[in-house]
Amino acid sequence: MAANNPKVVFKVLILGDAMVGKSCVLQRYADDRFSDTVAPTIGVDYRPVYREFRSQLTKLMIWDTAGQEKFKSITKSFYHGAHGALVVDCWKQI
Ligand SMILES: Nc1nc2c(ncn2[C@@H]2O[C@H](COP(=O)(O)OP(=O)(O)OP(=O)(O)O)[C@@H](O)[C@H]2O)c(=O)[nH]1
Ligand SMILES: [Mg+2]
Repeated sequence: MAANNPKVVFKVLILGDAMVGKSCVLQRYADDRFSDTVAPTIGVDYRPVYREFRSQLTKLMIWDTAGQEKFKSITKSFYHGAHGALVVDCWKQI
């Protein structure tokens, strides 16, 4: 797919606590791949993903944020201008 002329561009955030699987969700969506050796995200990772929606080439600018508390001020600075966010949580036995 030609990645150089998207008709629509969206900024999307992936948010959630540390270790809930945010980076793995992105890896699965972008590459259809799973790895159990993903390192914790430091600050934010950026990944452009191209998809066709309703016959229009669309660029998703996906920002995968770190869940660790110490990166909160960095990750919050990336919220501005976002069109959407995916909040990831995982089931934990209590
Ligand atoms: N078994 C299993 N392990 C998973 C799944 N998703 C993520 N993991 C594991 O959970 C751990 C954390 O996954 P990450 O995707 O790095 O979590 P994260 O939310 O991005 O973590 P931070 O970047 O630190 O905020 C890794 O060891 C993954 O391999 C899943 O669906 N099944
Ligand atoms: Mg991560």
